[in-house]
Amino acid sequence: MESEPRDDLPPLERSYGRRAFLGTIAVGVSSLWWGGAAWDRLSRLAQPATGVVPEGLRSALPSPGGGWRIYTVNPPMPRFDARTWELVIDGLVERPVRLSHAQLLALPRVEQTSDFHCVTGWSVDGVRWGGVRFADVLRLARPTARAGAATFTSAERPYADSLSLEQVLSSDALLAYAMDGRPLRREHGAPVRVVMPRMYGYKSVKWVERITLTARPQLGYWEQRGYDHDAWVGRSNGYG
Ligand SMILES: Nc1nc2c(c(=O)[nH]1)N[C@H]1C(S)=C(S)[C@@H](COP(=O)(O)O)O[C@H]1N2
Ligand SMILES: [Mo]
Repeated sequence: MESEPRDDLPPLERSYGRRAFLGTIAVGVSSLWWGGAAWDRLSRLAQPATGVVPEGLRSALPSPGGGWRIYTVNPPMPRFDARTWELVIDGLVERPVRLSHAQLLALPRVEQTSDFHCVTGWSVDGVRWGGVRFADVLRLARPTARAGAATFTSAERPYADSLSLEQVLSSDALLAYAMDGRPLRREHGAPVRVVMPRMYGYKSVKWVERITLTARPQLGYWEQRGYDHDAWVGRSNGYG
């Protein structure tokens, strides 16, 4: 395997294979937006979209009344300044880039409505997100054929987490800068957070300031503390 650009996170210790891929969706496979073996592999494995959460599980989830609980691991929460903020995309890329806030907002905007589930049992149904697909962000840096995962580093150190490229390119994964029709609020991760609705909320890194392409996923903040790396709702150690 490649040497990793980050050494402050331990590599994922177990292999991620078929289980990681089940339930993921590659999107936009008809347009080859970057070359290389990794992309070819993703294209071949692409599967149709399925529901975000199985119905049986949905009814089993607690209904706490729909409120968000605001989480931080290292307060105070980062403060966002649009004049100085940058999103760095680096690692296994041909061209590391630094995106300004204006450049980020200029990328194609998508909207999606999805439910949000924290591993501790609360959920928020029907969140309206606005943001950009990772494909449109990552291709600016031209990931190399060796890139197999993306690590998201929060401005709130040491919070970080990572997703495989298969996961990050799925049709409902989003780099979100809007929530319910408004710019993402500070407590929800302004200006951008990860949204991966079929995984528990700890994958949804807030205050993202860096996306590092690596060969393999890195263990995230909560994964170093015992939670499953693949945080599929209903199929990881949150709900057995
Ligand atoms: N930087 C950062 N991102 C984070 C967290 C955090 O503590 N710090 N908590 C995670 C967890 S466990 C959940 S459930 C969601 C909660 O999102 P909210 O704070 O917007 O409600 O954020 C996730 N992203
Ligand atoms: Mo969570």
